Amino acid sequence: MTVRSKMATLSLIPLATVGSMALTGALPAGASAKTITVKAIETEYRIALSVKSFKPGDYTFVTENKGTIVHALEITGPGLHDPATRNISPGKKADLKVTLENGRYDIFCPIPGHKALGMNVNIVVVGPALHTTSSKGHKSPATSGGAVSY
Ligand SMILES: [Cu+2]
Repeated sequence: MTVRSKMATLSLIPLATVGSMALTGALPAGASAKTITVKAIETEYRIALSVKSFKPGDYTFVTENKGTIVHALEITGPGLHDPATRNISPGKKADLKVTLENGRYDIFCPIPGHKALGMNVNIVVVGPALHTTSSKGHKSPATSGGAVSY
């Protein structure tokens, strides 16, 4: 869509409608949280992620063991306490839900020896948060036009 057509569309909407639309668009914190699914395919000795770039937000790593021996998935990095899946038998899957913040994360197989053999992926999470549920340290400024006072 071109800028011109967008503006033309907007000009047709009465001001009152625009106002109420703006209010509707301002969801309470957490209501708009959206979880992103990342496929993590494990083989000997490799982890392939379906997502290449990460922004702060909630993720589910759907881990599938396509190898021939037991694997698992663990993630370390900012805000995490080393969450890991259970051991995953060949042909099975397990989910790992995490909230990623800006920073470096290490995604690896915690089965002894596997990380060193290559089941290790480092990712960098960077960008504005995908949602506003986590308010560690810095809170985003109050939404414009809000009548809330503290
Ligand atoms: Cu492994």
